[in-house]
Amino acid sequence: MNSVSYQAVGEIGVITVHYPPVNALSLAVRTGLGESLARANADPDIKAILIRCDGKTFIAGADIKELQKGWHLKNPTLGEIQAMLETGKPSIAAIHGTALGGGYELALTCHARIALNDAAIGLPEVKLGLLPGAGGTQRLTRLCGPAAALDIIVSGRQVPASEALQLGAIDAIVTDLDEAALTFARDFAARPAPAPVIARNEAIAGIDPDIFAAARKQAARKSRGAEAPLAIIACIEQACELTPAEGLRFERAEFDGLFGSDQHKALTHYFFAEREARKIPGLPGELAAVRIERAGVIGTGTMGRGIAVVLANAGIEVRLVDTNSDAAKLGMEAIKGIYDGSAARGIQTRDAADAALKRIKLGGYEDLGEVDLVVEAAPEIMELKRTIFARLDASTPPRAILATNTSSLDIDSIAAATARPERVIGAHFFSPAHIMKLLELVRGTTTGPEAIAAMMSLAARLGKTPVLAGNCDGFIGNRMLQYYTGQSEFLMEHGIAPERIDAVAERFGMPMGPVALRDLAGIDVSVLVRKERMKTLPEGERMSPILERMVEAGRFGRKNGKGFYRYEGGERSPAPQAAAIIAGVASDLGIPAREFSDEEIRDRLFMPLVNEGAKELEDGIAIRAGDIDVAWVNGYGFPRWRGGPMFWGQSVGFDKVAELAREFGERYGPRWRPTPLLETMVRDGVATWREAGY
Ligand code: T1G
Repeated sequence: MNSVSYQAVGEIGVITVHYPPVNALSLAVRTGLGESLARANADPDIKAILIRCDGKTFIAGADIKELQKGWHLKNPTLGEIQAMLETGKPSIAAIHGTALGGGYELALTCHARIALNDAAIGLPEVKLGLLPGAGGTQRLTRLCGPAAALDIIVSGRQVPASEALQLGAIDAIVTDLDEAALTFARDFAARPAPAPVIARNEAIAGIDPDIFAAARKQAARKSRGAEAPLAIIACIEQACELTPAEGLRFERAEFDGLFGSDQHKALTHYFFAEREARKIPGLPGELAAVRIERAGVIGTGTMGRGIAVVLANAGIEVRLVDTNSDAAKLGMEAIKGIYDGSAARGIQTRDAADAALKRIKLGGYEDLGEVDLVVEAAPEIMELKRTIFARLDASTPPRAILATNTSSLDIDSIAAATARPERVIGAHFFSPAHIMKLLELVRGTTTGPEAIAAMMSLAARLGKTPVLAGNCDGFIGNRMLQYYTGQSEFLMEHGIAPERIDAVAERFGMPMGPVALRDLAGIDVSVLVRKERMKTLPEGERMSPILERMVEAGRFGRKNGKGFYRYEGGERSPAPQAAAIIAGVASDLGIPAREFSDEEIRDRLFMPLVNEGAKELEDGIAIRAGDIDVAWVNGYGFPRWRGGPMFWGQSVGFDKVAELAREFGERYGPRWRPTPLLETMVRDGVATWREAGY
């Protein structure tokens, strides 16, 4: 079947795009569009043109795979198609699903845009490190004004049809798209076509220039280090100053400056990595995942509350269980507070918040007789979890999936407490569970395909980004985290101040440096986890005793106002007492102070992540390098525009990672040594993880 078909319906030329899965603007689609537009514009009986799509969505933008090959430059380009539309007969875009990127930019060169109520438009190029390169910054600004253009294009968000109509980004919302589109086109044919969007000026008159400064400030805060947001702001600002032709030229130059950049490459990698992470090799694709309608949550602490909210928001009936009735009541109060906050901030309507809250009820194990899933979120104590799972085994239907939210305990040991180990799986939510996107699913050696498929499918319903991990201490994310935070302690032993280390990490793009992160998580909590880990530390390896000294001095972190920093009124400031403790450790260990450049600090913090990630690939804990990137972007705030730690490691060079790992192996012990996979890749001159089979 052709990618584009053409049919004259009376005096309307109907052009239909059929290019699954998302009608991307591939060369084939552009060629078909060009041919169909030429036919419609040349036919004297055709008075108006309608562009529609088959399948699940309107055009979702340039074909990202073809973009990587530079095929957007092959004729006919999108610009040529747009010129045929803008100067041709009256044309209408009939939008269902999503009109995104080049798809919405094409719609902007039609004379009108109509959509179904559940459709959305958007210009998400910023998520690829790009900007709308086919007039989107110029036309949307001239259609809806710079404030709306800044909000939509800098965020890259999808705009639901109702809001798009309000903004003027579409002209009508209809129920029967094809019928309405034909009627609209016939009306159009009977009257003079409106001025092309690019020629409209009313929305760019009398602009307050401060909105651009404010946008720059927000971009610097929200996407520190990302290049595309600033280029987008410049294009929108120029759309209010320049003529249409000059504005389009300015935008093209800015687009060309971003295209092929490191950030564009990294974000394109991330786009596909996030989608690949949902595909589990060996999982029978046709496996109809168990549909989760009723769930139990065990534990009403911070994690249990967040998980209950996430499930209820997805329309799932939740039974919240805590054997401590006071804790249960507190938990329900806190959940109510979450919904009040969500409604107050407009994240949910009051009705939606109330409806979701109604789905969460307190109960006991006796109320779990009909559940499809239970998520256990009890304290991180193995014996307690095993007792709970044995009880769940007796209280829930045999088909129910039993998930544990543990952040590092052994899934197999928990599963062995039940008679259904094949239905036991790790479901590691990140705190706060109703906000953080990552859901780290952990399969034990006995976890079956049904449990994995059900939880992968549930993740999508919950709006989570799933990554499947194997069963080990710390799974994918936390197993690597200890090297990042561990290095920060070794740097402090050399006299590098906490605020310097954090500043380097934050300039690199992390939302918070490793030392401040320690304070946030609680130094005392880290000391507890390390106590377990120290039992299995290889011979000759050491961990810095700084954390233990801090806890001995009563410095637990943000929770008691003093850790590596002082915390007063929500502000953090350097703490001389912490500096004294660190100096004491260095002197006791006879570690000399030494200088490090920012680059050396950056490499010491982030290169060990790459080495440990390679070990996880070797051990089968992570399936692909991209999965590790997805975990770190969504669970730890690793800058998405660097692609993730593994993509970053690949871009700095595996030889450099291995060289530093050799030095660390000598200095800190065997766990820091370069893993055989990395050494082999360096020896064989392998340049990418994909070449290495990951
Ligand atoms: N090009 C190529 N493949 C794409 C694609 C695209 N634009 N969008 C999606 N896919 C693939 C995706 O990899 C997956 O493949 C399958 O389609 C289903 O995707 C000129 C330069 C449209 C909201 O950034 O946001 O236009 O894994 O799982 O959840 O200025 O896809 O099945 O093999 O995401 O229903 C701008 C990106 C491009 C839109 C659908 N457009 N896509 O979500 O399905 S740049 C975008 C999405 C551009 C112009 C510039 C979503 C979706 P596979 P999916 P979904």
